[in-house]
Amino acid sequence: MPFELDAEHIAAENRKQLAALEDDYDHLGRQLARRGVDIDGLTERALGFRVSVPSWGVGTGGTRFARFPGPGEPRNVFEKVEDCEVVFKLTRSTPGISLHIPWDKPDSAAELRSFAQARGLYVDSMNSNTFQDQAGQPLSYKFGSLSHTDPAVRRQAVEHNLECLRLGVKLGARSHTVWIGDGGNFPGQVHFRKALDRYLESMREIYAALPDDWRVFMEHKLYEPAFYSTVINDWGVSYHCARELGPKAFCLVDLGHHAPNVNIEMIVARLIQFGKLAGFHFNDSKYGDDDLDAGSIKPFQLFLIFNELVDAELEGVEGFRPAYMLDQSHNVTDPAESLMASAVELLRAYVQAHLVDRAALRESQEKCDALMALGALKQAFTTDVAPILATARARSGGAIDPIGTFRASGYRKRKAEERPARAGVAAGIV
Ligand code: LRH
Ligand code: MN
Repeated sequence: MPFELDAEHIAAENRKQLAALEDDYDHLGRQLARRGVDIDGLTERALGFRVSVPSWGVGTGGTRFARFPGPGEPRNVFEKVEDCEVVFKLTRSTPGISLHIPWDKPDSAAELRSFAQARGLYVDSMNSNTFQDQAGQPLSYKFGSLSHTDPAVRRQAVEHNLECLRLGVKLGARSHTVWIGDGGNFPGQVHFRKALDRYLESMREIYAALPDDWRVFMEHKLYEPAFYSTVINDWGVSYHCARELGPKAFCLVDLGHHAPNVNIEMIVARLIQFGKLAGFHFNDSKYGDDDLDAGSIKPFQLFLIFNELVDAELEGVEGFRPAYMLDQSHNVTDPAESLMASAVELLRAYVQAHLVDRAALRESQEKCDALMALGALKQAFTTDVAPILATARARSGGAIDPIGTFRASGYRKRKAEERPARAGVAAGIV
């Protein structure tokens, strides 16, 4: 039987830390009470927070230069689900898995669905892949896919997306994410307007095939793999397409897909206001689409994004139903540990955003008191909510210290014994 990290191990590790946590929790509770905030109310909100993990995030990622696989890498979609289960067991906030096709294409959808369900997991969003050529694929995506000049290539790309929808229905998914790398490397290579028309023509076919209760998420990206022009390059063109396609089409914000210093929290506010926010691929970056751990480089930006999301949540904005997903590439860390750390950082930003004194903020905004408005945000961002996060995990059967408990379990070492590496099998983005 494959090694499993069991509840008894988590409980044993928690017992060592519970007294200190309760002391910290009570102290924070008194601090927040002085601010008129009920700590247990916040902990309840934390218990309800959910973010999905990417199947491609449990394997070691790489760059065009190299990939340095770690021990005990998952070698197929079932082993990826096993590792997603460990992340969920320890954080209790990640029951959903985003799948990527064909990387995760199962022989039996029913077998994969019940394997995940037996572990308390469900398939969140399906992701198509027309940015790589598969062995035996008749036509190449070298010069594009859904916007390719050749109708036969567009046909092939549309058919792949339709196959993802059919598989997703069998797996119980409710959304389909479309990111294409289509674009050009040189001026003149691509006709900007005609390429977009071709993309929309293809997307209309995919949209028409969407099951009634499904949504399609379009993911914009400034550049890479194309280095001069990208067909779906920013939120504006994505928003235009979502409007053109219809009420089931939305705009997905991958944090790494913007030029440096772009005000992403403002893009989020716009997409919320326009009723077209699909959700997120959370990660972090210093320069390009670095796919680093969420909150690891710009934690204040992550907080400001959740400040917009919580403001809309509390206001009850109509149709506000964002899908929270991680999309990262773990090149130098244990992938499971990075996913747990990132899930914790998202929950931290969410709980801190619920700590913002919105009445004081609104008053300062009305009075054009810039410093006090910033102060209201900074007070929340500088509040150490770690006791709330750990308490929420412990109360839902998770680990007070997910990474410490993971390391103490010897899970990775056991998986290295169970999963001898197979040449050419890579579970992460390369
Ligand atoms: C493109 C992207 C997209 C995925 C891929 C793995 O950069 O963010 O979401 O399909 O990474
Ligand atoms: Mn992404």
